[in-house]
Amino acid sequence: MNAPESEMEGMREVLRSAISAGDKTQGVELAQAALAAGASPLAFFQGVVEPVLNEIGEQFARLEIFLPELMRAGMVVEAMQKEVLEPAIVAAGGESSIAGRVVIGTCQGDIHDIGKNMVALMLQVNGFEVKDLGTNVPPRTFIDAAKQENADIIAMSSLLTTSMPYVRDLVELLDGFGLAGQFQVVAGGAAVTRDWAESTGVNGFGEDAVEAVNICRSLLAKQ
Ligand code: B12
Repeated sequence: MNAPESEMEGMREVLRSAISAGDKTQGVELAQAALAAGASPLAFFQGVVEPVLNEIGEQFARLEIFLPELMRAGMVVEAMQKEVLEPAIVAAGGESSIAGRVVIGTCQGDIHDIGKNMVALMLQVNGFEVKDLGTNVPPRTFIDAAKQENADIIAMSSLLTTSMPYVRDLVELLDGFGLAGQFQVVAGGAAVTRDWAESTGVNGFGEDAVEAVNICRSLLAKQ
């Protein structure tokens, strides 16, 4: 986002206060005002929303805040995504030709979906056909859906260390079913690091929604 750092910090402060009050309207109005002032929805998401969610995650880990605060953060940001950011990204349009087919979901045992939804939307506006399986998706369900949708890519999001092992399980299952190579597997989400992803045998990792699109594109270009 091109706005000066002081303005960005001002917006982050408004979002912190909206979250702390559980005020969805304040969050939605903040996003609307930022876009009206010329910010791109993705830049606003990356420059304002993600850093505040990361801060909240760190405070939660230090036991400075508790589950209700985490839930308010999820609720306020979901409203901003659904009511302002997602429609703005869709309205900005994108590719019309089909770049490839992706099935995406959050791993088993994990209900975090803010980042997964952003990745799904960015893939969609960049020409991918996306089947979103939602959250808490077992490896077998990813594979069945990928077969059914004739997908090129299986994209797995993991925010919890307890849901990460399902990425490895999926890679092993594909191998066991003789399907390795038929589907490219990409992983991401706050719990997943590049090194860990590589160690599982997945084909790609994405740090954020932009890298997710780039890795999916480059995997398909190699095919
Ligand atoms: C908001 C939040 C919640 C909300 C989620 C609401 C929702 N609709 O998603 C709620 C309240 C439900 C929640 C619940 C819990 N949470 Co929580 N939560 C968070 C928080 C603060 C933000 C998550 C978020 O949306 N981040 C912003 C998004 C944009 O980031 P992201 O998901 O990483 O996505 C980006 C990239 O990673 C990438 N990406 C994402 N997916 C994919 C997929 C692919 C294929 C690719 C390529 C890229 C990619 O692109 C995205 C966009 O840039 C995080 C802290 C954090 N740092 O993430 C904790 C955090 C994830 N939660 C945590 C915990 C512990 C929990 C609970 C267990 C708490 C509890 N005691 O009940 C429960 C778990 C419930 C469950 N079974 O899943 C821990 C996890 C610790 C761990 N290492 O396992 C964290 C890290 C907080 C912490 N520091 O302790 N949480």
